[in-house]
Amino acid sequence: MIPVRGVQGQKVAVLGLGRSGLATARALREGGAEAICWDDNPAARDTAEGEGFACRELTRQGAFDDIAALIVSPGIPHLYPKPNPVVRAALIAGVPVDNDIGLFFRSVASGEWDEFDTPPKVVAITGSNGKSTTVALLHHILEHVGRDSQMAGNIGRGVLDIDPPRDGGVVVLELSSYQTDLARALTPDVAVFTNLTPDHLDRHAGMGGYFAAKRRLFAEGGPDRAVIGVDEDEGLFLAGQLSEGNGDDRVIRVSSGQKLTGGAGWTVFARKGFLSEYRKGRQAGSIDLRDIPGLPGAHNHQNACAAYAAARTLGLAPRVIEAAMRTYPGLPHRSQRVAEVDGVSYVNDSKATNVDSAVKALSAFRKIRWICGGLEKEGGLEGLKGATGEVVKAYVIGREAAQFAMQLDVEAEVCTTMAQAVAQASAEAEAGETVLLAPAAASFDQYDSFEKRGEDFIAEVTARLQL
Ligand code: UMA
Ligand code: ADP
Repeated sequence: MIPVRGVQGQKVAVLGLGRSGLATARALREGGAEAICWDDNPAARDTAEGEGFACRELTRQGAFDDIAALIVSPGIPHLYPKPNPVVRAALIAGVPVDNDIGLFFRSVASGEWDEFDTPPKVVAITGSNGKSTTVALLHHILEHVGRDSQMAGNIGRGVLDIDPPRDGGVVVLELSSYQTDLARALTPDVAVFTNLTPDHLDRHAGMGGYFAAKRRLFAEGGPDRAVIGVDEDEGLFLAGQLSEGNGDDRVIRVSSGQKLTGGAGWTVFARKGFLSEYRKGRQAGSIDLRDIPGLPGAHNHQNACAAYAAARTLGLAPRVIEAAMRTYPGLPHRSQRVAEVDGVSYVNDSKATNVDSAVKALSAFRKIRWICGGLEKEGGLEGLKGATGEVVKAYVIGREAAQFAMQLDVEAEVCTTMAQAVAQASAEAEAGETVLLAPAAASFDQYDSFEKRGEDFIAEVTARLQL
């Protein structure tokens, strides 16, 4: 745990008692503060009270009179579509509103670091898609070379929950737009921007607000190095804004598809399955990514470029990074190969919760029996048009499966349940085909999370194929 600094003797309110909220309450206590907690769910309050934390209804008159700050969990809106009433009450009372990320950055460096040979580094990774893969891949590379690495943040572990980093240690953080939008301190050593496509637009009042939230990671603290995906206009703009000129190697430009060999700066790009690194006009490294099993498809090659670039900023050599990538096991629910039976592959990409990520998953495989559907995101399914060239047939799940199926430009069968979809797809699949779960939708109409949806897919495949 990272004890929160500068809060000794204070009362600090914590709103939301999930993974980030509980870790925050514990870290505040460790730092000498009293955490005053609230969660709208009574069961979550019971858990906190079970750990000895006081709970207080924070919307009642005077609730903030003795409170020094309010720490808000990322899933709770602080501004759009409208502020949670507790956040509004804190703002009216003039109480600073922050989150665990802000507390982390102001608390992580300790006096002990002066004694270290190599001060720890924090790498923070944001973007619309590929964050978790990039985080996990970088963490894997660091562990492979024997560096002390910990990963946390949006990948599933509250940032204050990690152990204080050791001499030479690296903390690899995945940060969502919810997190970067609110944090009052954002000072990573290395900041990474993977890409930008529409997501979470309701929480940011549109695309401009969404980009502005991500951009704070680069604008607030000024990282020593910035790794920026430049395949969208926003990334291109951000890279331009951060660098003094195209020879400025504080910014590493990354692309999946474009050959970035011009200029005197630092670039990493993947084309036709080959990763190349150029620095000061010279090629500095190359990797054949095509047969790396944990990283199939152009989208994973983009993630490989981002992780490679971040690893290079930490002083790792190209050959060492390549060797580590070859043993990257992949993350569950992202291009996860579940089984291969009678020449048919079964792939779980349940994390493809938006249109862009599903398009990328569809481009990574051939001859696809596509299981899709769920809770449609704002922006509709227009982006799927033209991306279904390799789809033999779609098998649509979700409460609104019929409505979803009608919008697809391929033959689609309304299956509604995962059991039905897996049964149909596996019965019809022929050798050489891939049964791919890539929903292009959130899971909440039928599941608690994308993880549960992916686990259901695996369970159905396992049962049907009697694995
Ligand atoms: N709650 C209220 N009132 C509300 C809404 C929620 O009291 O109006 C309470 C809930 O009852 C619950 C708690 O708040 O007890 C949940 O808080 P949370 O949704 O912020 O969840 P955490 O468990 O703290 O998880 C959060 C991130 N969740 C979200 O951003 C929604 C996790 O990212 C992250 O891994 C974790 O902190 C640790 O840092 C998940 C996520 O879905 C994976 N992220 C989104 C995404 O990737 O698309 C951004
Ligand atoms: P995030 O943490 O940003 O949601 P993940 O690495 O968990 O990203 O991948 C989520 C989904 O997005 C994957 O299941 C895959 O379909 C897709 N994906 C992964 N990397 C990329 C990328 N670089 N660009 C677009 N889509 C991607």
